[in-house]
Amino acid sequence: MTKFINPGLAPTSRRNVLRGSLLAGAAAVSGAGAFAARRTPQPLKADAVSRNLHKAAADGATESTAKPADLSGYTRVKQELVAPPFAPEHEQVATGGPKIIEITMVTEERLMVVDEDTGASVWALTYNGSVPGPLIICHEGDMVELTLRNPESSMMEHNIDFHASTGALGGGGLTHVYPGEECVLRWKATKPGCFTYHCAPGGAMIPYHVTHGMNGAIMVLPRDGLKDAEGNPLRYDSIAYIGEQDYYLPMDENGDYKSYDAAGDDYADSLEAMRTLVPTHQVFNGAVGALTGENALKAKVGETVLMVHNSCNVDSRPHLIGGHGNYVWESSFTDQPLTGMETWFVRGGSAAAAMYTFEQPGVYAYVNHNLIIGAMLGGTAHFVVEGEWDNNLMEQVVAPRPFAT
Ligand SMILES: [Cu+2]
Repeated sequence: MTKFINPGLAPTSRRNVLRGSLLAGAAAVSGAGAFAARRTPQPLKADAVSRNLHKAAADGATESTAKPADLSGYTRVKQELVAPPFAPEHEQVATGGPKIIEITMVTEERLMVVDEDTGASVWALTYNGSVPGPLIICHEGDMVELTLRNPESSMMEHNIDFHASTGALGGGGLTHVYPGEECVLRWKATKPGCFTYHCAPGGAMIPYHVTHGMNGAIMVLPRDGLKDAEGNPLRYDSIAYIGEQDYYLPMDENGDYKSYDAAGDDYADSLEAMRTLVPTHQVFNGAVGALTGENALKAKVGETVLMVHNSCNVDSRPHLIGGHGNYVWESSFTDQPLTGMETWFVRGGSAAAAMYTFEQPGVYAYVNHNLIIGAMLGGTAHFVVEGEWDNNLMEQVVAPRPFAT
């Protein structure tokens, strides 16, 4: 099966990427086909319809006689994207007029260790090499101009659907790049808030790419920055960008995680694992422990952190153990933030932001408070906070000791 799906194609060209479609076809014949024999054939039909949707979506935009965009008044700036959990340099309050923010993302397919303890690994499909893809930040009214590059060495076709954008499947219909191709998409950020973006090449390839890491977030700030319900400005000292990733890693008959030679080789096995809807791992920032121990997030007492949480495929309930969501935006930044939240909600297929000012030093765990996911599947990050302990807020009056009955 593996051989059939990966016929050992050399570094690719446009021809072999039909491999993306080829893979889908192969799965229809092998993996998915096997399902079809046991179940109704409807999913295959749905897959085929969805696979071609992006082409239809592209027609509307590319064949129209619409006027060119009015770019007068915009200033061009480049945004250097950085790897998570960090955020690119940005202004919290926009200065000057609207901008065209130029960014570049490269679709990188790379073998990543998901869990060192078990050796579980995945041929991750990524934007710029990281899971999640980099955080993009702009202001409402800005244009985002993305150059999307798919290296010649890739095995698969990719694209991008920005939930923050309007039209053509979020840009998915206009950004299909085969290995060796690039494209440029410009769209206007009209909705302030945090939004997910993800690869959506069509059909079952959509969840396959998304559950192999190909998703991230963009934060569209109001031009005058974040505010509380009374309109008072809210500012942060740093951003912690957290991407929740569900993986469905295939196992062999002994329960050991399988390994593969190249991206895409796990396609049929992965589809089978994905159909269970039960992730083998649900981690923050690509791997178990990516944000704990020596990789923990850092802060100081008195500092305000904005936690931007992306969850492209599964619902999540972030909770900061020992702290709170002082202000939480589950929806638009123009909505009044929720306040004093113990646990908040990130709908699968979205991103949300929570703001907290640390009041005590120590280690805080930021978890998915489905604690099975948080403690057993990898959905945990740590904040290590420096500063002076405040006994007014908490004090160990009596340390644990035996008591007389
Ligand atoms: Cu992709």
